[in-house]
Amino acid sequence: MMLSSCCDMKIQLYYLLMNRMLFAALVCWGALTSAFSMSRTEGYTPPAEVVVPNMKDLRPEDKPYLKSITLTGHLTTTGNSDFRQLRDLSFQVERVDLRRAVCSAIPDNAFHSRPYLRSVILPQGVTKIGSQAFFGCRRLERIVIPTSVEEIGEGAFNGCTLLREVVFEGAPPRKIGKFAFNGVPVSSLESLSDNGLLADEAAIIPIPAVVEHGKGSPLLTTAIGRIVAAPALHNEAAHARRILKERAGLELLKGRAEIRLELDTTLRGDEAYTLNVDRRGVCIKGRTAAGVFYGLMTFEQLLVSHPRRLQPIYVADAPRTKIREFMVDPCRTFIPFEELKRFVVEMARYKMNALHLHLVDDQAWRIEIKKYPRLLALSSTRPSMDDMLYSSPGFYTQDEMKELVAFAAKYHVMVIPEIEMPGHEVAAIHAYPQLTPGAKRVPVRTTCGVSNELLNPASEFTYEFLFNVFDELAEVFPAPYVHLGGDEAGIPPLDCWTNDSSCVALKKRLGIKTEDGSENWRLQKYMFDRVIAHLRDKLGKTPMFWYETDFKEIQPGCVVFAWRHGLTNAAIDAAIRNKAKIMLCPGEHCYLDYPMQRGDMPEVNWGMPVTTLKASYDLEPSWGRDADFEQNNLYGVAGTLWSECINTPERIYYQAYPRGLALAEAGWSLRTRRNYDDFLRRLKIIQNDMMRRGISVSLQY
Ligand code: TNX
Repeated sequence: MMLSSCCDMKIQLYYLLMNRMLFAALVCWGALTSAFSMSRTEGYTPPAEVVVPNMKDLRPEDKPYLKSITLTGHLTTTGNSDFRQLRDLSFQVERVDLRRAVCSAIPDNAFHSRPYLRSVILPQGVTKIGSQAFFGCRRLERIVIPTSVEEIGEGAFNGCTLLREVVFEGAPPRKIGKFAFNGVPVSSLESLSDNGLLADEAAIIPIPAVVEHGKGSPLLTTAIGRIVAAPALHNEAAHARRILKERAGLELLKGRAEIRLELDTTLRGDEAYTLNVDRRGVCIKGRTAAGVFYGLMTFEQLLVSHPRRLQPIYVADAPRTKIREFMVDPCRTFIPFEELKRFVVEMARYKMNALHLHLVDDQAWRIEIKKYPRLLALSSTRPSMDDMLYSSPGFYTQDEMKELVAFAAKYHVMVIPEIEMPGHEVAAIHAYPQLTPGAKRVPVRTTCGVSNELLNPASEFTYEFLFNVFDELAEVFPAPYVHLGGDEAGIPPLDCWTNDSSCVALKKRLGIKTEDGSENWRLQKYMFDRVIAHLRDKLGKTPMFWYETDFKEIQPGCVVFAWRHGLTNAAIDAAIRNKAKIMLCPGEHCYLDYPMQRGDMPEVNWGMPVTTLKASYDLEPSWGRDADFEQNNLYGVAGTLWSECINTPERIYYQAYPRGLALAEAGWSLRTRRNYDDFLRRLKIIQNDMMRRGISVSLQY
């Protein structure tokens, strides 16, 4: 994407901010009015069933309780439509009756991953069921497809694993998209939907540095009789066995060919590998176990297209950047522990090597800290989110996180914890008010956007708290990095420190006399310096944080994240000036919480721009800088999955892919090897593989 001028950028930022504020104001108004009407009707129990023309005819506070909804009006399908409201505002709904409603098409993603939905009666006269309309409705039991339906979109009922009754009133429509009934336990449907024929060509994402196709006889996978690996590679040998079983259906190995896994210290780079396939077998060499693992991931992708016969091939490969990560946000919407594991397995296929857990925010605190039990007791449930008036409870115990770390290590993914400061900390302040200036009592936040309540840099309790939190986390997360947040601390930034007497006294004590607006940023530097010293000197960790351009000084060795739209150059300049490291996740390429197209999920949000697949692909990690920058400062690439508007685990995948594949390639592959058209060709094959495995992928590109 072309970068607009600085002035345009400011307008864009202003526009974004205004949109966020407007959205927050609307939501506050909605919450206030609904609270008001609830208090007016004391003792009122929300009905379980309703019949209304449209969703707008329901009281907002009833929407999160209704078990059965009958709509009879002309249904709206775009923006904050009847379908978006059914899906996102009545999360718990079990029965939806649209038989008397008027609607010609069920929109794409209409009921995407509604976990409680049991039955839906479609409108008479409906002609189309959109792609992924019922994706992952795990409890959906029965559906009647009216004669009027002419088309069922791709993945429409994918993952409806209890859907035992699919009744076609007439003949099944001729247009049925791929994977429409994937995973549905009705065998007669198998012949109806094409589950993506195996492609002829191999598809490797991210594209390797060197691929040479050899001549000669192919390797028959049934001929593989053994896996030979040094004891240091027993984890990788187990992956090899799993791959043969999952991809080639081999339970018992009984041929003469072999898979050899070897360490080779002559390879350059810890994650480098070579892969050689010929008639006699497969040989994968890595400088470390991680390299061997990546060789296996490439081998697995070759088997996606050719599970029985592999043509001879030689691959030599190494990553361009050091860290390729996804950031997930279990604060705004909790992500169940087991789902985190599933997410790791998927990202590792594309050679991504870090899962960044955003554990703390204004809306919830999600990690057990033994010394501060009030955090979970009072702040681990997000009561509601904007117009979604239901709660998102949940937290991770330290034992669970240890298990996640061990699990992810088997996939060569490190887990990086993030504890925000000084902003995005309302949940902690709610539990321990003494963390904020004036010990102000605040509720856990229920809207998106930026809060003005901050940690108090002038209180020793703040440091005691943070050090204790980091000390406990250091026992749980062995990764060398800890993320400290640092973003969006109030509007105007850090203003909660301006007049607070303890902050004023601290500024005086520190000799901060400037009056150019940098005073509070200097306080933040004081706070960060103390925390960084603890992390580095006591815990041996490398601090990371979100970069704000007013925060001028970065301690050498720290890793900053360039995230703001249009401000990547400023962040890079600061990193170079400060001899610091940088991760790239600029909004215009890497914000995967944004829709991929106008109208794609999340249809209703705070005014997000779009991040197209092409924009993600076009991320160039060197950002036009020289080789020195790439060598000395660039650390990697991150895709962010903020979850204000993502309310099921399936939808995290939907947001993450396919753009995450584009970022994986940007972070791993050489620039000279990348080509968007070729990526799209390979993507089709990988995307089919994902849909076949029941993973939701946005198709709106
Ligand atoms: C900005 S990115 C934030 C998050 C929001 C996100 C929504 C960053 C460091 N802060 O708190 O969730 O925008 O896109």
